Amino acid sequence: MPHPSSKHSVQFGSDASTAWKPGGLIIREKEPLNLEFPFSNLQTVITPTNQFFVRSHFPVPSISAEDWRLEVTGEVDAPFKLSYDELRRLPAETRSATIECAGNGRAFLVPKAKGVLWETGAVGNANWTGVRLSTVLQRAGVKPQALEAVFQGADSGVSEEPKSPGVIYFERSLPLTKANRPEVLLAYQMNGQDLTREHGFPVRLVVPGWFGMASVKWLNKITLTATPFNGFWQTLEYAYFQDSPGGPSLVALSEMAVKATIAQPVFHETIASRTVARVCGAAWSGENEIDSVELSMDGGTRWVTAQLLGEPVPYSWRLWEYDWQTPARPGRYQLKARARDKTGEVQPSSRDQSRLGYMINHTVPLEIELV
Ligand SMILES: Nc1nc2c(c(=O)[nH]1)N[C@H]1C(S)=C(S)[C@@H](COP(=O)(O)O)O[C@H]1N2
Ligand SMILES: [Mo]
Repeated sequence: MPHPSSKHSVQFGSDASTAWKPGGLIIREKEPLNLEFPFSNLQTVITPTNQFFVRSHFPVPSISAEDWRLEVTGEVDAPFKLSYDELRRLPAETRSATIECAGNGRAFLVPKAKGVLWETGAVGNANWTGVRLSTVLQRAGVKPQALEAVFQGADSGVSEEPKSPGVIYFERSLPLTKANRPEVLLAYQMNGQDLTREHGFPVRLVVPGWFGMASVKWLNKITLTATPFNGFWQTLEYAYFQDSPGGPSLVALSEMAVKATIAQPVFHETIASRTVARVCGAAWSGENEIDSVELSMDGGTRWVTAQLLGEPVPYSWRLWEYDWQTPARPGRYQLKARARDKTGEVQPSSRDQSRLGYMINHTVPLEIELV
């Protein structure tokens, strides 16, 4: 049943190519361009491209497909450069994958963390079309001593906070164990259309299961290395300290953490008591399938199980809903959603401060008012 107080009659479907394409991203920053999906607009399992969040650290580069080359170099037998046409002639596949920025939810952190203050919408789920990264790596002939592949984007600039050593590119690495997996794509299409400039035209990496920083946009170079990469975006940014025998040790972010987010109702919404209110949202986990989503309407004391919609799709979020029989007593209520994946991993109830401003998946209450 549609939410009685919602403006649109929100119905979940599986097709994003319907007439309703509202856009309406929230501007977090103009330059560099950082746009957030208003999560309460969640309607379809595939996020329309004009609603998909944008995260960029430097000005969005303008690249022509004709001039673009992908250089594959380093610990390989045969370094080469690939043109856009050559890439598009290689065997392609399409898969949906959820990409979440590691800083999604930062606005809720106390004490306040540094960085873009995303609420719940630095996440989206799209259909990506491209060539398996492994196909291109195979063609170069990766040497046995190679350990990682480093991906360089065409965008560059100076970072003031933290301070970069002059002009740097956006660069991240993957261990070859992940790089060679079939789901990792050199993508040139998003939701059936050529990538938009903001999302990485002409070609980006898509690393399903990992936080967004791994999915390097405007990809222009892949360097195979025999030693772990310790670049700026893997140490000074997008990394955190983990306990280790010799003392806290810096670890680069990788896999997304299990998480459910409520789309409806919205913060401070007023809802009638003694009615049926539809609570709905999405849930995802890094490499694992969602097992269940639970909801609490009393700040975390009692929990009920939400209904998972559709079928599980690897690396794609799962929509869920629950018809809440609202109680008679008016007043403020705290709604919480909590996801569990098939490995038994559950969202924590409190924040792990060692994660700094990243990997924000503790259950955050959403306050509504019954009248
Ligand atoms: N070249 C390049 N790739 C990049 C980034 C960037 O700033 N430059 N941002 C990363 C981060 S932090 C995220 S969360 C995702 C976001 O992808 P999107 O803008 O398509 O949503 O892109 C990643 N790839
Ligand atoms: Mo990100």
